[in-house]
Amino acid sequence: MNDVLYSVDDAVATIVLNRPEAMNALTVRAKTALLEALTSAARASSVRAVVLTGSGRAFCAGQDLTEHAANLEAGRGLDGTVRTHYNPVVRTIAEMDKPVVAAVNGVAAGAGASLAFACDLRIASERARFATAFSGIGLAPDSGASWTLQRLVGPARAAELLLLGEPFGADRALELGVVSRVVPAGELDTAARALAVRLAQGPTSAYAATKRALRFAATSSLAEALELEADLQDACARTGDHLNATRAFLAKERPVFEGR
Ligand code: T3D
Repeated sequence: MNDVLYSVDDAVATIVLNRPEAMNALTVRAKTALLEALTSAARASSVRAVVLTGSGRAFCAGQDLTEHAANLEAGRGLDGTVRTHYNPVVRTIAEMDKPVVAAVNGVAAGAGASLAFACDLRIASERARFATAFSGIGLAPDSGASWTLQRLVGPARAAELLLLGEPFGADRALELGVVSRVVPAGELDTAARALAVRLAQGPTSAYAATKRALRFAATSSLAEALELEADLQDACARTGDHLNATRAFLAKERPVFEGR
C-alpha cells in the first residue's frame, strides 16, 4: 500500500497521508513519499492549489515512534531525520508558489501538528484534535512548530501549548486561531475541496507573491517589507490575470483567472 496518495483534479493536487493503522505516523518511507508528492505539486504548472489530509481517523500522529525507538536503541539518535526529511517537507509547503490547505480530519500530533501549522490555511473536522506532543516524549518542537505556532496563536499561547503539550479539540483550535473553520466530519472533504478549487481558480501569481510577502515580513522591518511589496506588486501588475481582472472590473464582469 502506498504511504502517501497523490492525485490531481480541477488543478487541485490532493495529498493523502496513508498509514491509517499507525495514525499516519511518519516513517522515512512516508516522509520521502510526502516530499516527492509536495515537490510534484509545487513543480506542476497544472496544479494551482494543494490539499493535505490523512486517511482513516487521524491527520498525522507525527514521527513513527516504532522506527524512532529502533534508531535510539541502535545509538543513531534521530538519524538526521529532522534536517533530511522534516525540514525539506516544511520548506516545500511554505515556499511553493501555490496555496496549501490542511484538511485536518482527525488527530494531528507532534510533527503531524507541525505539518498542519505549516500549511497556508487549515480547515478542521469537528473530530480533529491537536497535540504538540513533543514535550510528552522529552523532545523540543520541530518541523517549524516553534516558528509557525507563535504566529498563529501568539508567543504566550504557543509557549503554553508547546511546554504543556495538552491536547485540544477543534472548537478550541478555532478559538485559538489554529484553524479558520470547523465543519461536520462528513463534510470535511467537500469543504476542503471547495476551498481548494476556489483557490485554484484564483490569481496564482498573486497568491505566490502573497505567500512570499508574508514569509518575508515575518522577519523583516517595515521598510524592508514595503520594498519587497513594491517589487512583488510590480510583478503582479504585469500578469495577464491582473490585466484581465482590471478589464473585467471596468466591464462589470466576473474576472476569470488563468494563473498567468
Ligand atoms: O526522529 C524523531 O523522532 C524526530 C521527530 C520528532 C517529531 C515528532 O513528531 S515527536 C511526536 C511523536 N508523536 C507522538 O508522540 C504522538 C504519539 N501518539 C499518541 O499520542 C496517540 O497515539 C494519539 C494522540 C496520536 C492518538 O491516540 P488514540 O488513543 O486515538 O490512538 P492510539 O490507540 O494511541 O493509536 C492507534 C494506533 O496508532 C496504535 O497502534 P496499535 O496499538 O493499534 O497497533 C498506536 O501505537 C499507533 N500510533 C499512534 N501514534 C503513533 C503510532 N505508531 C507509531 N508512531 C506514532 N507516532
